[in-house]
Amino acid sequence: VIEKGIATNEDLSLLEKVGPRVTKLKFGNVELETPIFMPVGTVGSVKSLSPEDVYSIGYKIILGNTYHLNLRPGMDLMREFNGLHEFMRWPGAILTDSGGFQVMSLAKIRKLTEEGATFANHINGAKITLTPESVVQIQEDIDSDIQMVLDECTPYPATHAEALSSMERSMRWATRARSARKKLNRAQFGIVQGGMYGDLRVKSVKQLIENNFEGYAIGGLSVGESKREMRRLLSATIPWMPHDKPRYLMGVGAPDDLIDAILLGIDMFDCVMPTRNARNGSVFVRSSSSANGKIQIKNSIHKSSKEPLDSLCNCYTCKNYSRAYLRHLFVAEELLVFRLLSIHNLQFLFDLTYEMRESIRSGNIFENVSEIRRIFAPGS
Ligand code: PRF
Ligand code: ZN
Repeated sequence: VIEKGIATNEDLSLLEKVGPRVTKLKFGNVELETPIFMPVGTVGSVKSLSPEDVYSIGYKIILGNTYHLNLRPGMDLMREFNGLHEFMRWPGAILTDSGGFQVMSLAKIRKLTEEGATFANHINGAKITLTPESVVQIQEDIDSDIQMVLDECTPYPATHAEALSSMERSMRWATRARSARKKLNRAQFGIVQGGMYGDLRVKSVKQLIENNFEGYAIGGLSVGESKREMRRLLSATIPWMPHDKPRYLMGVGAPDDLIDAILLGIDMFDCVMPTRNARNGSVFVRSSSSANGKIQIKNSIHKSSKEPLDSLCNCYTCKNYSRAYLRHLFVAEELLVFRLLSIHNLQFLFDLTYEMRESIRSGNIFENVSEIRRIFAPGS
């Protein structure tokens, strides 16, 4: 349901409407409002947090990973529990990434062929092949609400010819994945590839659309290119994506990137950044708490600070704990600090997307965005 879309391309009859929008997505009895950020729960937990922690922040969808869950705990157990929702006791929706990206980033020995991706897994080295079909089967066993097709995240940098052949194989895989479904009551998203080449991105979207997916993701970005380059490719791609289907930018979660991509019409995001940063003691804060939008909790300037991480944040951590206490926990390597900082970083991105949604809904996004950027992404 598109509640409010701001079209800036009315005249270009070839192009669908672009620009920021608020939409509602429904999965069973879970209702989501986009633009939305999705916390990453790779192995069946958002690291250091209980499902209740994640849900109380306001999140109703998390990510799981086909690659990891298939290796451990494996699909026999997953089927015994009727899927990941019941296994991990998560009341919200689940999106599963397909594993192609993780093969490339985690498996040392690997080979991509037309059939799929073969690799020595990172846990015990045993050889595994993921095919577009097996990845659909695994995601049906996990029973995720949104499945992603197997794709290749084109390495960066790549020549036009390399990006073309990689993209075309991903598109053949996408068609195979579309035909492999047995459970037709779950959403399946296609993934746009094409490297850093706008013409390939447009070709990729057009080929994916033939399969009439329930949503479309943009993959292969945030892989080492500049922010300017990423924005150029988003602008080249999004206008060709269906207006009436969710658009998901994979692996992006830096505050300034979220803001810019939402302005261009992206609805969904995921990234390990908030939880990974938390484990490294790196905390997002509004500009009123730090000029560059970040603090390092281990820094000695916080040693006796009675201030919360972010005085404008209403998260559990900021309502209860001082920087001095959090710094102490971090320095003492107390496990609690990972939970407390993860709660805060996830709340921060939740609040950022909330502000964006409210401004889009009220029609004031273009008036408000520089202030939102100043508060949530200073120094960008
Ligand atoms: N493909 C898949 N997952 C991903 C990516 C991709 O290209 C990226 C790229 N930023 C993150 N996660 N399947
Ligand atoms: Zn907080």
